[in-house]
Amino acid sequence: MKVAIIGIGRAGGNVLDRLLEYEKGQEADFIRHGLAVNTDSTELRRLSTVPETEQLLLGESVFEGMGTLHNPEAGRTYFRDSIDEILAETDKVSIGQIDAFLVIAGLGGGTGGGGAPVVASALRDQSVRPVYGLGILPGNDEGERMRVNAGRTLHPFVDSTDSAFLYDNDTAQPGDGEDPPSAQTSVLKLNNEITTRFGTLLSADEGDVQTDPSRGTDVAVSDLIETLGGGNKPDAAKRTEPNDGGGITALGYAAEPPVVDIARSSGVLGSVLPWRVSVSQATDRIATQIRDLVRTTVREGMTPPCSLSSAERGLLIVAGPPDSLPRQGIQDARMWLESELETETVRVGVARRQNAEKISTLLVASGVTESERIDELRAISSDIEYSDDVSDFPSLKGITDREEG
Ligand SMILES: Nc1nc2c(ncn2[C@@H]2O[C@H](COP(=O)(O)OP(=O)(O)OP(=O)(O)O)[C@@H](O)[C@H]2O)c(=O)[nH]1
Ligand SMILES: [Mg+2]
Repeated sequence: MKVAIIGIGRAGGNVLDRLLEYEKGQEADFIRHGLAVNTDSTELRRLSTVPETEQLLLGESVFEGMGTLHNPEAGRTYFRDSIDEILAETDKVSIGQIDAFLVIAGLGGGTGGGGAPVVASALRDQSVRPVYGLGILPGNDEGERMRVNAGRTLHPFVDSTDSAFLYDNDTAQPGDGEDPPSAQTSVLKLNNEITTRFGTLLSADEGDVQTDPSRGTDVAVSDLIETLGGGNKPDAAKRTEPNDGGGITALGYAAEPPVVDIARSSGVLGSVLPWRVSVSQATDRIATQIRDLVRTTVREGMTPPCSLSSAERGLLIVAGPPDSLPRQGIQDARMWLESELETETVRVGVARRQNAEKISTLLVASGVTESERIDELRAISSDIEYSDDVSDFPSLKGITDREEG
């Protein structure tokens, strides 16, 4: 799926930065445009892959290049006032070249949480392409202010998109490394996890077996768009009704190296050597592995944690070395998923990747309505009041007064 990505605030810029790096490393091609927007000049300067020409620093006179200090109301007010400047950048994107927009932001931040809904909703109002969101939820070890912010900005964000992924920073994968990890390591690790998931997802439709047997797929862009929603939008100019909000999309992921090497089993000596298994035994073992991997994806890997039976539609993508993707395991996994999701709309696609060391399973569950994690964030934000005050930024007060007057 070809996307234009707008990364807002620190988290949004960092994730865009890493996705660009992933794209290069995997020789994939899914980011047609990448723009980092921020009110903090240091956060922009720290990006290593987003070129300077694709960095937009906003509101220097208001924020002095130091961000909103976690004040989403300040972010929202400023972004609304400067939306034309942002749209002037996104207007450079040639619509014919992309399938969708993706707006990425940390919802606990002032720039991201306040600004991302403004940008997504403006793009959605003026474009025929779907606008998807990736909102990052703060972990429980982060400050209370972050969680309150996220609880408040989550719904405006979801409603401003055709569908919003919510990546929970608390989706800790049991892993290796330092114990306990430093804050820096944690962010790197989180961003790796986010990048692997979204890189796999956004590049799933790439590869044509006819032209390159090592890289073929049967995932179509339409599978992604029909799962997420927002396709077939009427021309913005002809639209009579305002866009109604999309919904929450949960994402699950698990990956493992294949338990046996089917290619080696099929060699001349394959089943003759006593320690080798036959091709059909190897295929059975991999099929079982895929079934188990899909269960692991659902049981341990969904972000945000949610009740899958509340999802509307599902898409399972199984990616990996071409000879480790037996149909049998994938069809079984689909049937199992249909019962878990309590829906018959589960699409399945296979992406063959010769250079992959692992089999990975990615589950997209859209239209999720039940998530305790989201209820929890919403509850905190209604229990704890932070004033919607922009008085720390005197010049913003001017904008607010102007809007009210
Ligand atoms: N996964 C991940 N989360 C991040 C990253 N950077 C920040 N976050 C989280 O995103 C949330 C928002 O923080 P920032 O992105 O720093 O905020 P901002 O959008 O720059 O807004 P300001 O408050 O104006 O600085 C917090 O919950 C952070 O933990 C990142 O690189 N990766
Ligand atoms: Mg910031």
